[in-house]
Amino acid sequence: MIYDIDFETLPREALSAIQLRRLQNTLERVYATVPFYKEGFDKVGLKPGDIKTLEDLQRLPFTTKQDLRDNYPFGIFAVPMDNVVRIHASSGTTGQPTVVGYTNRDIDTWAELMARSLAAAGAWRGDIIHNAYGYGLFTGGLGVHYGSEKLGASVIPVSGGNTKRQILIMRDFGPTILTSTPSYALHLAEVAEDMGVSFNDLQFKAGVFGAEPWSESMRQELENKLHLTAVDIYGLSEVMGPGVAIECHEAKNGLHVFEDQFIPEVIDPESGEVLPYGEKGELVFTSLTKEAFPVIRYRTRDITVLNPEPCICGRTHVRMERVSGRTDDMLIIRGVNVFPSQIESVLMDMEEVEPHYQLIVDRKDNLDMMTVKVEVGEHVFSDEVKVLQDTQKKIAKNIKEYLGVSAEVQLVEPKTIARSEGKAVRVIDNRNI
Ligand code: DLL
Repeated sequence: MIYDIDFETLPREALSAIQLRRLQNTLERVYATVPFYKEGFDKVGLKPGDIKTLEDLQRLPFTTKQDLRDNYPFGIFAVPMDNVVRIHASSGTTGQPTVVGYTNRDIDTWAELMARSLAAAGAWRGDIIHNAYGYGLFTGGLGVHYGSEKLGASVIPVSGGNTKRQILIMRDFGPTILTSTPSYALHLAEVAEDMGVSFNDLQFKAGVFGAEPWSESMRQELENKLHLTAVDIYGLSEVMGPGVAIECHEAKNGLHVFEDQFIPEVIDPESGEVLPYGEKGELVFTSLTKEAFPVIRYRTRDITVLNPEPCICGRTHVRMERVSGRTDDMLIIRGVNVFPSQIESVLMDMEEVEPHYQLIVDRKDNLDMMTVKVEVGEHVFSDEVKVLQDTQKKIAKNIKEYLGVSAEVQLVEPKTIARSEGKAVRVIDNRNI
């Protein structure tokens, strides 16, 4: 079902008209209230009034994560603190967190977009949402929570952790929608199995998975193990939180970006040039109605492709392909660009291995060495040594073939790689470069 049929199915012309009006309002507002944006616009000699078409947006400077850090914590807020009712912070693993704020209206818009997202995944009033995204500074928990309530569904605010109790709740309360990171969903499946609870006997129909990259093969794995339809949800704190884009359960083929609220662009990360639809590059967002923390041309570092083709679900908003990596996640191993998601795809296509892995990169004698640590199924591990060696060789060969890099493959027993309750740690780079 489409939650907001008017806005989600707007014909392009009407959508563009709304975008332009909202963009112009946002630019006027940030120019008047945020010194960072005023200085940026002045530097390139532009006033908000010079932006007369949507294409003119390309003339404005980008905003980067560093800019947000330089203005830590509240320097880019566009309203007085009197009007800020909520603060979140990004879950960045390095450096200062980025801090974002919301007015009452921002919270309401976010809840609307999350309600749209949950509906796109197949949820509606009467559904019970088991929300295992973490509650706290991270936007996942509260984002889904407010969206569920706005939709009129029943939300279980279980958050991350205490996994055994989660399984009991799933068994007893009969939730129909699971929201969590894809890695935590796999962990839930594992623990359920240990406890003798089968997902087959649970009531789930859909899972809304995001906050970290995952692959098409991981979707298969999740759908098989959890007996549900797995839908990809995307978002980032700087732009709002979860609910910036979502796959519809009808097509499960790219995530609709809520274009009446955000303008997406894809740029060449080197030159900054805007790329046409269909070309892969870095995703950039401009918010159109946010009050406390508007963003103008914010560089996400996420890599994707925009697809304007009509969708079978009836939504007209452009789709972004699932994020294939981050510009800062890309590992350069002896000069070859490697994204963890590519390794994941190779691993997930092999039935011998489990969907738990880690990439460890070291530098020995000035040479990069990548070790792929991956769990294999119980059956493989209990087999003779030769089977293990063959599996190891096969993985190394497939990685070499698909990615062009050599990797040392280390097979480990099931359940030995640390499980995460939120975002999984996939890469350990020891190179200090
Ligand atoms: O992860 C918001 C979120 C919560 C999204 C729950 C979906 C579900 P941050 O902690 O600020 O916000 O991290 C944002 O996570 O720039 C991406 O690199 C990554 N990310 C988020 N969703 C996806 C996804 C939340 N579906 C950063 N696929 C983003 C791949 C994702 N990466």
